[in-house]
Amino acid sequence: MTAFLRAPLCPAGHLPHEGGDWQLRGRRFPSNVRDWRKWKRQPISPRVGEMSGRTEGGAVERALRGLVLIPFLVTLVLLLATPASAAPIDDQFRAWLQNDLWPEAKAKGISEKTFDTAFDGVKPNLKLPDLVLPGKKATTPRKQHQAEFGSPGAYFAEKTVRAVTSGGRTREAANARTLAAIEERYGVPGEVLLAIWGRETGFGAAKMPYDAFEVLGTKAFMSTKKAFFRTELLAALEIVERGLAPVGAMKSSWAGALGQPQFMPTSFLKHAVDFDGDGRADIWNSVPDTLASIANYLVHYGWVKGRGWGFEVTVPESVSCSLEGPDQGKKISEWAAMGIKRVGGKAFPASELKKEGFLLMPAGRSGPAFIATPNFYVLKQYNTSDLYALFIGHGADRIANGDSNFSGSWGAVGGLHRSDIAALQRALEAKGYDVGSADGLPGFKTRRSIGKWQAKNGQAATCFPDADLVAAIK
Ligand SMILES: [Ca+2]
Repeated sequence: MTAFLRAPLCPAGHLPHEGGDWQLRGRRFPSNVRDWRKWKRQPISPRVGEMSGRTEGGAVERALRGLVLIPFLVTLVLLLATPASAAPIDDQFRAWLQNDLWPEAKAKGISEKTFDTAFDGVKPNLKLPDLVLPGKKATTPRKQHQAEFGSPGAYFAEKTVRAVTSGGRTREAANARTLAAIEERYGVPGEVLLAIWGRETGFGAAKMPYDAFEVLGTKAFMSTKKAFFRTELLAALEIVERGLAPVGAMKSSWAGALGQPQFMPTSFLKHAVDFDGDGRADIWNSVPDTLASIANYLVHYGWVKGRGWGFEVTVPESVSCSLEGPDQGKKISEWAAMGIKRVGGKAFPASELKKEGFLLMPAGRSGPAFIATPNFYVLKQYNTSDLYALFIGHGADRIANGDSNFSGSWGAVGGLHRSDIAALQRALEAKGYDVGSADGLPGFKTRRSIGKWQAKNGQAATCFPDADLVAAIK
């Protein structure tokens, strides 16, 4: 559990990821070697950078070994960023606050007192990822280009899952009445809420090291997603202005996500609820408010009461892995008629047979397969990753039913560089296949397009990238 508590925070689902349903590994690593070493020690670094699902440290170590240029690059970055140019950046930031942000904030009803208090002593934090120095163009960081995407199986490292499931069961017992009341009102099972809470912040134990105004201010001033963070920054000011939280409580993750459920400020304004009845939605200190806010978020995105997230299945060779995806749903009875069976000899519940399900194969033929319900895609609204949503669903099942792993095993796939995957994606696009976007992350559109290409070219469809495919599809 100690290991888990040291896990970096996961910006909750509301942050758009370029990666579609994959998390970008390597994209959010701290920008200097000292922090990288610290990062390497993080035992749960499931996916991409800061997101849930960062895979275990091994890949990071490999990346470090591979990047012999790093000390040089870091020196270069430091020369560029400090201290000679730091003062001008601080000045530019102050000028931007005053001349650019303040007029908009004022127009939105933010008082001068709130504005000044929020930014008192705040300077841009040049160590945050994805920054673009004023006057410079955004470039793909070298480390991102070289980053490996990990084996999907590494996302489900047993100690990571168990930290959530054992902690979840403990808290399920301790909060039984609260969870029952939340389920009664919102229709979301308590185990799902517990899995998210555990995954996001180790049940609230993870430290929130940043000042939200520093993070959001820096990113709204100088990052690759300025417009997105400007909206979030204005929402953070609104939280303070409306007295929903004092400035001093606005601690966040490196991405600006707040509190135990890791809500971005706009999500807080839309979805946070007061469930313990003290008149205030307190996602920092109140467990009932935290859990109910997560439930409210999921309901907003369409959680279907009475359905689970999905079922692990076996998929016969006669069913193509290219049938995967949320836009290729069929009645579960139809999937069953095609030969898809639940693992462990269980039948699909009768109540599910007439309802829609979706084939999900996160590692193509090289891993477990699932029939997902629409609720799986609601979980992806919390964090845009198939692996994240699967982690939550699987974790919830294990909190409810005991720790047993997937029946299918994850193959030793992965290990390509993102630049290789992106090249593969561009080549598929040039041949008319839909890969979502050529971002170097094999989401479901990429996976099934690979399967279609393989079938068309007389190969067995694996629906997952490998080195041979990268060489073959050019
Ligand atoms: Ca409350």
